[in-house]
Amino acid sequence: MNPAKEYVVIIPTYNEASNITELLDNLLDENLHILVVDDGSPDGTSKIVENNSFYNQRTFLINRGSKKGYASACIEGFEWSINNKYDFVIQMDADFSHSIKDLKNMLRYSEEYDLVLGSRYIPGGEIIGWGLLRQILSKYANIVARIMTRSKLKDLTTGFRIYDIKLLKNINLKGLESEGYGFLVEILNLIIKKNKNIKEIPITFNDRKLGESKMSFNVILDAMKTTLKIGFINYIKN
Ligand SMILES: Nc1nc2c(ncn2[C@@H]2O[C@H](COP(=O)(O)OP(=O)(O)OP(=O)(O)O)[C@@H](O)[C@H]2O)c(=O)[nH]1
Ligand SMILES: [Mg+2]
Repeated sequence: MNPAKEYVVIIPTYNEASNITELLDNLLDENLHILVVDDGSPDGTSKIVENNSFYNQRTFLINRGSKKGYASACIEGFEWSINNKYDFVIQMDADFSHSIKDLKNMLRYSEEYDLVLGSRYIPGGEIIGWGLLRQILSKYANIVARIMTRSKLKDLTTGFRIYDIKLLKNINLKGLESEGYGFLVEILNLIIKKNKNIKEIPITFNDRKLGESKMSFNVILDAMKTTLKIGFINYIKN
C-alpha cells in the first residue's frame, strides 16, 4: 500500500489534549493524512491540532464547537473523506487504546477487503487494563450484537477500522440514527447486509492511560438499546 495520499485517519476527540500531540506525530511518521473531529474540547485539543507543523497539509481539523457525540463526529469525518477524495478511511480513537503497530498490520489487508476490523475477540486479540465488569459488558454486548446482526464476526463494537471509501459511498450516512457506540453496530449491520468482504485482524486494546474516560452507564444503555432495535428490525424484515 502507498499511504502517501489516499489514506486518511479519522480521529474523533473530546478532551484528548494529553494524547493528541504524540498520536499525530506517530501517524505523521507513517506518512498518513489525519482528520481530527473535535467537539470544542474545553481542554484545547483543537488548538493543539491547529499548531501542528503539518496543519492543513497532512493534519486537518473540523471543530464542531460543542459536544455533539462520537457517532456524528465519525460520520462527519466519513463525509469529509468522501468529499476530499480519499480511497481509504481509518477510524481510530485518540487515547492510544488502538496502537500504531496493530494499524500497520491492518493496513496490509486494506486493499484486499472492503472493511478491516481491529478485533479484540479473535485468537491473538486481547484487552489490557479493563476491570472485570467492563470486560463482561463488552463481551456480552458483542454476543448480543452478533445475534442481532446474524453475523459470525467476533468484534462488532470495535472502533478501530479501515473502510474502503467505495463502501462508505454506498451507505446512506445521513440515515444512521444512533448516537454514541451503537453507531458502530448500526453501520456494520448495513455492511453485513450488503455481503461485503470483512476481515478481522487481532489487536491488543490498551485501556487509556491519560485523559478522562467518557464511558458511563447511559452510554452503555444507549448502545444496548440501539443494538436490540437493529435486531428487532432485522428479524421482522425476514
Ligand atoms: N468528537 C467527539 N469525540 C468523542 C466524543 N466522545 C468520545 N469521543 C472520542 O472518541 C474516542 C473514543 O472514546 P473513548 O472516550 O476513548 O471511549 P472508550 O474507549 O469506550 O472509553 P474510555 O477510553 O474509557 O474513555 C476518543 O478519541 C474520544 O476522545 C464526543 O462526544 N465527540
Ligand atoms: Mg478509549
